Amino acid sequence: MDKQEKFYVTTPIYYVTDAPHIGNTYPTVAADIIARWHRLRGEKVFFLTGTDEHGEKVQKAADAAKEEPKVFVDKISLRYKEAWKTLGISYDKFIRTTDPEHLDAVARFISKLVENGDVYKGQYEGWYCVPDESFFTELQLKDGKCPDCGREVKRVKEDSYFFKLSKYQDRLLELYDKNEDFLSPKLRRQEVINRVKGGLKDVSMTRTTVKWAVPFPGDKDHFVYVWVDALINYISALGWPDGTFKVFWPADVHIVGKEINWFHSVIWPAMLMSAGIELPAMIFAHGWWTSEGKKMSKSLGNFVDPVSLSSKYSVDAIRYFLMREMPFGEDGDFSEESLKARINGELVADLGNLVYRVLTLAEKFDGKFDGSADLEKHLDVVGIDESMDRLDYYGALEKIWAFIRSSNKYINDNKVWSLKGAEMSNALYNLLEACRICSILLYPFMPDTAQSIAQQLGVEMGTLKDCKFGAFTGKPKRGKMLFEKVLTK
Ligand code: ME8
Repeated sequence: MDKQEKFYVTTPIYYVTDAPHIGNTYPTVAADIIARWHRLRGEKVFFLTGTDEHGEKVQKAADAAKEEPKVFVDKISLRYKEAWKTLGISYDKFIRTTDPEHLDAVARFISKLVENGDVYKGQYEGWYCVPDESFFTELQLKDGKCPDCGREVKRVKEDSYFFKLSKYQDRLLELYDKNEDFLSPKLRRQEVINRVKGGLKDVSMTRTTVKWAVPFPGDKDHFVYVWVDALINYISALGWPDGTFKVFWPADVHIVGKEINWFHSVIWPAMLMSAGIELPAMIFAHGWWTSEGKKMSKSLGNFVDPVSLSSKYSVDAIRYFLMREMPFGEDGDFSEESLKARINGELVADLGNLVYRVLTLAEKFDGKFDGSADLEKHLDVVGIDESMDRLDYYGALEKIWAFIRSSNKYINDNKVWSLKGAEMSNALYNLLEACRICSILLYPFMPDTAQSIAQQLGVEMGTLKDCKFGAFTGKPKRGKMLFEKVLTK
């Protein structure tokens, strides 16, 4: 199959310490939207998400719950699946790192690194942050605490196998140089390049004290470091080296949070180079939802539960808000008041109002919807598609909204409600086509809303190639309002 026709997107796999929260909902919704967008383009899409189930942090959470780790991870992993169902996540595969196929792939992958002479035995001595499952040197610590999350670190001294990351410095720099998009978005590029230029240390890839892990092939005293295990999910999920791996690898984009960018932009490509496997095309590191300036997280207790949020607001409104409130890549503060403002302003007053007004007039009009495409000049499908190529959801929504607002303005400027005969036919033709095209463009962001628009217009849901003005062939029948106004403070 032509590489152009396939699209493979992944989310991070989430630690199963507790139920999902708005932080890990964010990359999952983003991946869902881009997967749906590529399906609209007519591409063959594989969208992978899942759970990261080994390591010290998960082991501790299971101990605290007084449960066997496997019983515990089965339960929490299920909560992720349930949450993603509620939020309309259309993944093709949900991988769990406790899946037997994954365990087998990890052992095979590591054996390749060993065969290629990139693994040696030594001793690790340094600091470890359990919540982040990350090693740090003395120099990296900030005031004696984890430089990423600010929490306590512990001293670790144990025998370990190391991966020769240092060997890949030049090849990594060459990769970044030749592939502009590999480190995305642009604002993240230089920080990675500078750090790699500053020199790479070999990384510890096994632990002897953490046994809730994949056994290290060839040495029964060692267990694979959870991050090495986790990264391999992106190929084990495809059945590497056979099966769907042959169709979908390399990944078109790994969506990750900025705090785990290093693992994906540096360690993962070096591991793949060592194993002789093609590299992903893009690592996109998004920003954080904060609350009063602090990263929202389970352990800080300032998170929002997406499932209970969806019992208060529609799933589509939440999905829209997550992508509209800040550009993907930057940080932003999460508040229910901002969510309400977006619902009342953009979803009710702009989109909902447009569809309602157009359908009301169209239902009453007795005649054909026919005319010239006056509104098409406000539609920039190519620009929207280009934004989506860069995972610029924010930019794409701005352009879609410019079109929605132009359509509402057209109603007001032309006093469409007072038109008759051919003038009314022309105006309604334009507005119905505008609504139809919006239903397609909005489908990846708000699937239920988009389907409701298409249904009210009496048309089939189209694909991206239908996003141009043509003949309107639907039979409009107004349905229920797309969004309800919500009370604000
Ligand atoms: O890191 N704002 O799992 P994890 C935005 N298992 N995104 C957030 C967020 C916030 N406040 N909090 C979390 C792991 N995220 C590893 C990944 S991948 C091979 C292994 C998102 O459960 C963000 O995308 O801690 C981050 O990368 C991910 O959740 C981390 O989830």
